[in-house]
Amino acid sequence: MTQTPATFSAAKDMKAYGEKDHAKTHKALKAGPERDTPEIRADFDALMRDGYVIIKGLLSTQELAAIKSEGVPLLSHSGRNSFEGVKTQRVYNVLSKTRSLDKLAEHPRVLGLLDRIFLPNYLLSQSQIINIHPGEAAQALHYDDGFYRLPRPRPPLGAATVWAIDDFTAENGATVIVPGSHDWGADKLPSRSEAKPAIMPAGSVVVFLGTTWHGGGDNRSEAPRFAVTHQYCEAYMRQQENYLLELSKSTVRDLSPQMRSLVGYSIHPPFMGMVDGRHPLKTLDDDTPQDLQS
Ligand SMILES: O=C(O)CCC(=O)C(=O)O
Repeated sequence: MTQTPATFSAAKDMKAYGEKDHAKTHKALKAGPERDTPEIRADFDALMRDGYVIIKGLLSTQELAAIKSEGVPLLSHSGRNSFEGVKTQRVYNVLSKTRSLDKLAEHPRVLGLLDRIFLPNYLLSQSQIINIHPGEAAQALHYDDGFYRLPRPRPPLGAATVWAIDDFTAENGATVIVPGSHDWGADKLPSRSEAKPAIMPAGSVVVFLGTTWHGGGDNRSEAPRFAVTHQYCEAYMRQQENYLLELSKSTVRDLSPQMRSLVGYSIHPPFMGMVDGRHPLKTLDDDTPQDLQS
């Protein structure tokens, strides 16, 4: 279609409207300088080149101990199939069970990377504790945003973190990653021999793109491997976990502003995420009888 001055100006108006933050009371959060450092820029270059990056030394011994002491009592049954892992314990809906994993989800070294990958107001997509026991087989290789059924190669619509709460070794089930596979088309599938273990000390995180082939490793050691994963997605994609049903309003009131935004109390301009035509954060001020019960 030929662009007349009128259609050109309508398209410009629509773009300006669509990108504007229309919220008055609850504007989108702005990232601070801790999310734009030389280290983050170097991590981002590695992430875009290899499809993953390992960042070491982000959690202290005390923080690791606190995560274990809150997380271990939440572990119960093993997985229901080989993908979940028949010798693997997974804790779902962790955000309604402990606050000890929030600092991982909103860690500035991770958010600084996501700020560069996604549009503002990106979301958490799912959070889990994954405890792989001795004798567990390797998980099938997969890429995490494959359920967004758009053809590859394409930009990632999601990204994942796996935090080593125990040391990750070649023997104990460290996540395995296929370097460079984020750029592959649908015609190329990985072989096991291409998958490299993300060996890293406790307190480190491996961050990888939603298009990067990876999987949980087999545990040939004598001890379980305890990890925490938080996955993220573009603000306009559906989250895997339905946080808005899982988290009571009283839990959401306890979250930091950043965590509230990540779970979905945020707007993707101009109005994705609205509640009754209003910003979702306004529902936290509502004092209906249902809120008082939660
Ligand atoms: O536990 C891991 O190392 C990765 C697990 C994983 O990729 C998954 O469950 O989708």
